Amino acid sequence: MLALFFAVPAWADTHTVKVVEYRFEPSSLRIKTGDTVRWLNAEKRTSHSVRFPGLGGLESDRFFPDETWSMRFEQPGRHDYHCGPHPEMKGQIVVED
Ligand SMILES: [Cu+2]
Repeated sequence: MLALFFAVPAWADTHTVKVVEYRFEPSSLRIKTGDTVRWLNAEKRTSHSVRFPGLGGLESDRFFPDETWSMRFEQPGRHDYHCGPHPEMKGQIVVED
C-alpha cells in the first residue's frame, strides 16, 4: 500500500470569521489542528486587528473593510483573542487534536 504525506494535509480547512458591528462572528469557532482561520472585515469603515494574549501577544496588522487576515493553527488548545484597538471585542478559537 502506498502512503503519501504532505506538509499541509489535504483535509486542512479554511474557516472564515466575519468582523461586523464590532463583533467577531462566530465569536467561538472549533477547528482541527492544521486548519486556517481567515478573519474578514465586513465593516463599512472601521479597521480591526486580532491579538492573542496567550501567544505572546501576537497581533495582526490592522485590517480594513473587505481586507482579511489569516492564521494557521498548528497546536491543539483554546486560543482566546481580542481586537487590539477594541479590547471589548473578544473571540476564541478551539483547536481540536
Ligand atoms: Cu476592533
